[in-house]
Amino acid sequence: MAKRALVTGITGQDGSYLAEFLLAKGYEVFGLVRRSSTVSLERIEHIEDQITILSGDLLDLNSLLTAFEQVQPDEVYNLAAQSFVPTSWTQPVLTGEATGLGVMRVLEALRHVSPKARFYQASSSEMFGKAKGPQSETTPFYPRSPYGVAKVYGHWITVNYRESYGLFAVSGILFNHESPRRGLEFVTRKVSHAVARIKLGLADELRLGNLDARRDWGFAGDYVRAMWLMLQQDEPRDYVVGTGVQHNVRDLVELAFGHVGLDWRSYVSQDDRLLRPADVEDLVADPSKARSELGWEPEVDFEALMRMMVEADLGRLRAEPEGQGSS
Ligand code: NDP
Ligand code: GDR
Repeated sequence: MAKRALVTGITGQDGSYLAEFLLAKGYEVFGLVRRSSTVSLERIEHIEDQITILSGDLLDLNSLLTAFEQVQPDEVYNLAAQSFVPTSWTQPVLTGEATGLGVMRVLEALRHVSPKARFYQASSSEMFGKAKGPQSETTPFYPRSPYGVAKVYGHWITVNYRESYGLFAVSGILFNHESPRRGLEFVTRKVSHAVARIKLGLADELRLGNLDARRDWGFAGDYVRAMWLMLQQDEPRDYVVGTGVQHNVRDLVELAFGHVGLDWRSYVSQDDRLLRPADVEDLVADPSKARSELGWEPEVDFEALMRMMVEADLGRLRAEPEGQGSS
């Protein structure tokens, strides 16, 4: 019998790659989608007929209980969240509800309906915030945004439910991962999209915030493999997942503009309005536990990732100059 996976956040970047990955492994895939007046299944359009969409929201426990009863999942991937860090200052309560308490609602549904199901929580390197890198599973958390604080709650409630109820529940602490399907507001995609527009004569400037922030950027397609590997282990354990290589925003911009033969200095300016009330300056993973226990290695490096994203945006814009699609 095919294994049954329930994925929250299936319409997001990671949800779309994970759904493809699980389908290729022969899973029956169920995706939770929240109700809206204009449902966008853009990122999963190409696999829509192979997955079952269920209506539900992390803010609503009843809808989660119903989804669990319907699916009777073997594995649950909780990817849904308010995931954009700046919005967590303008909508802090919503962020706490979805990104923090939402995790507990999913765990409550799992505990009551499918206590034998294996559970993956999408935790984040934002939880480390100000903690000195390289950050590993033993680095203490020091979050710097309402988003980061909510993720710390999601992490610890996952650990707590594992220890309280004996659930197979794991927290994957993933560093930034990107792709041509990344939302337009995140810095990598904002840059790749702007570079493509400038190259095609559709724009002539790019305003950014903190150019000095350093991150460990990888490819989302590699990271969903790590999520799945965590649920195939004998013991439920938490893992840090990242490349171990760090770049700053300036490097990213230089690389992306350089790829199309442009000098970034002619187009990029810093706009103080895009600075965050408190930023995370310095993240880089120590992924040695994931490497040794899961056998996980990233296959796409930073340079290949940014080239892939710029090329994808060029292709999309050449096909449809006003389009901004994420798929
Ligand atoms: P996206 O923002 O692309 O996707 C978020 C998903 O969550 C969307 O499907 C969205 O639905 C859904 N969602 C939001 N609120 C709710 C809600 N109340 N109820 C149900 N669904 C909801 O994020 P990513 O794919 O990039 O990230 C996946 C997860 O991993 C997130 O939890 C994120 O915080 C975390 N993470 C991401 C990292 C990264 O670098 N990408 C790194 C570390 C952690 P809709 O389409 O309706 O908006
Ligand atoms: P992050 O990603 O906050 O790390 O969260 P983002 O791409 O938004 O920012 C990365 C860094 O770039 C700096 N930056 C800018 N960021 C944006 N968005 N727009 C700009 O114009 C800009 N200029 C500079 C930021 O200040 C920041 O330091 C992502 C999300 O996917 C989270 O959900 C996830 O948990 C973490 O990665 C790991």
